[in-house]
Amino acid sequence: NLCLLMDTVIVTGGTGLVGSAIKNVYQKNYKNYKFYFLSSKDCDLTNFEETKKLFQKIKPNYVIHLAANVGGLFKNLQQKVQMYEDNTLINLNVLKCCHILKVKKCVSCLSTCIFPDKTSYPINESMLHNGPPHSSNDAYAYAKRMLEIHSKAYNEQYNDNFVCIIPTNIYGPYDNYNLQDSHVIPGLIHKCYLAKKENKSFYVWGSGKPLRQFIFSEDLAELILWTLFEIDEKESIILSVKEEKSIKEVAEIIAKEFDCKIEFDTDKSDGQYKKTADNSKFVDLYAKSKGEYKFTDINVGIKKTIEWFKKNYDTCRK
Ligand code: NAP
Ligand code: GFB
Repeated sequence: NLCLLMDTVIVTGGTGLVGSAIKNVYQKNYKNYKFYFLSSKDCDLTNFEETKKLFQKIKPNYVIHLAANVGGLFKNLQQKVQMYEDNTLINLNVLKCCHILKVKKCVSCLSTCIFPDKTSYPINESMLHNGPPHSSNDAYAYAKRMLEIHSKAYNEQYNDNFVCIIPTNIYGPYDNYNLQDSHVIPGLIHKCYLAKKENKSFYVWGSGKPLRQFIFSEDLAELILWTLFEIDEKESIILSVKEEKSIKEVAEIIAKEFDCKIEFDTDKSDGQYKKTADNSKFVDLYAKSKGEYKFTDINVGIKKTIEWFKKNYDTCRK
């Protein structure tokens, strides 16, 4: 039947922040593909035999590789061994199976936090290996950098079609809101929600001075699908908004939504001061392909995320 004729797409990490966003947007333009959104319950991707069995069962034509052991600054500081081992195993097994199944294309995910710490700004794709990453997440960063090296090795030696995208800090519904392990925006939303409920101060960790570029998960989802299906670029592409916000500015947007007072806990680490990424390669490629991409305004994105969090407080990851 028709199902047998449809191209299949495996989305590893399909139940996470980015995977869920892809699930919410893909039918707009790609409803005649059969998507499989995998979670660790479908298969533990750190296990090669399990991964190979699942790939041979689904026989994907395309793979969007998102699965990873992911966390914010504090999780990266505390769990370097797991961040290195889990991500190295997951990435190796997924790419190896993409090769064995000869998929038409695999798009894998790096991160702007894996760039060299001592660098000029803005950072572009060619600078990825020009020096060690920030010590706070060096284990995770090196595991991710090897994903690009590994992808290119398969392309050079076997003419595979494995490309990497480099997203900046992502936020949105279906994120991990755990107070210790989460990224900053979900962490601040959860903390502000509790502060409001318990009528306590809303503590932002660090000075609030560091700068970040934040991309709304559904925007990134659209750009990942565009990278997979609409362009033939072989080199890595940074997918990021242009403007930077300070942690303080973002905390103020959240505090305003909850009508909360902000305090700063300056004993906590600031992590990297900034990691300004240059998105001009993406802007140029997108202009040639579709025109100008309109990113979701951060005030709108945070409002949508807070509404989702409040509605799903009992069941979300926290
Ligand atoms: P996330 O919300 O933590 O989701 C992680 C996904 O990976 C989940 O679906 C999880 O499945 C799956 N996973 C984890 N370990 C697995 C294993 N051993 N076997 C199978 N599946 C496993 O992550 P995310 O924020 O969506 O991140 C997606 C990608 O974007 C990652 O590659 C990450 O490095 C990259 N990225 C994220 C950010 C950010 O700010 N979030 C920034 C830059 C890059 P379960 O739900 O079953 O655990
Ligand atoms: O998202 P985040 O944890 O990771 O942001 P990074 C950390 C920044 O937000 C630091 C401040 O300046 C923190 O001091 N911050 C303030 C908070 N309050 C909080 C809070 O409640 N929770 C958190 N988490 N931060 C990550 C990398 O760096 O970037 C990961 O470690 C990942 O590998 C991610 O790739 C994209 O942006 O500093």
